[in-house]
Amino acid sequence: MRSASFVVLAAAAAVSAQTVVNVGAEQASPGGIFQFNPNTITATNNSVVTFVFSGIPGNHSVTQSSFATPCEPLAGGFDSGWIEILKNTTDGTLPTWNLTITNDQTPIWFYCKQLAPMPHCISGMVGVINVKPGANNFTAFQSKAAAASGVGEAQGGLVGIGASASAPPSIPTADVTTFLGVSASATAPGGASGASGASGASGAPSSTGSGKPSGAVSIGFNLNMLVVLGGLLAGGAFVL
Ligand SMILES: [Cu+2]
Repeated sequence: MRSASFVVLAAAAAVSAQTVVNVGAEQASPGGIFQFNPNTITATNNSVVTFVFSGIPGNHSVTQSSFATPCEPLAGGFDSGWIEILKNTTDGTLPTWNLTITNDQTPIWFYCKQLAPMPHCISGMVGVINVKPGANNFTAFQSKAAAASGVGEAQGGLVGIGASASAPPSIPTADVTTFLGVSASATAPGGASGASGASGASGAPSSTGSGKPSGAVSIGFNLNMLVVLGGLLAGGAFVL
């Protein structure tokens, strides 16, 4: 039975040409929290790499960088945005993000841009698609990441260089406590979500860097509100 199942799965994988990469892991996992598994992927043009945000609790991103600067966003690169999961889902459904390979001739380097509780990229959370033989290998990339002085958090887009997504990460209907990503401002339930993420951050286990992105979004929202409110007040005062 097992071998038959395996054959079926292998056949399905061959047909769909899909690779699954787990984003983040649990504390007790081999390799720890800060990893993509696998971290070295081979994928041909038009095939899909599916990133599954499986580290629970966790807050991670899949952000394109370059070999030269592993922990800085690549100009024009793809970026899943932060995806935060504070607790396990009851139905086992996790956020996923599909990246379609558009140029398999050049390595596609990526990292996680989460800073809390420590910079994930510097801690080793990097990966590469279609690495070529030579000096620019994964080990060298990860070593450069470990030596990085900081981690860039600027938000990239869905379309990257050599790989693109057609949609932001999926939001399972149940149980993903907070989702903050590419289109978070449009899809997340705004302040309520940000607030729950922020409150969760204080008591959240070490892998959950919810403070930064949650705060960024909710603060941005609040600042905008304040600016509008301030403008209205100022306008009113001016008229008076
Ligand atoms: Cu991470």
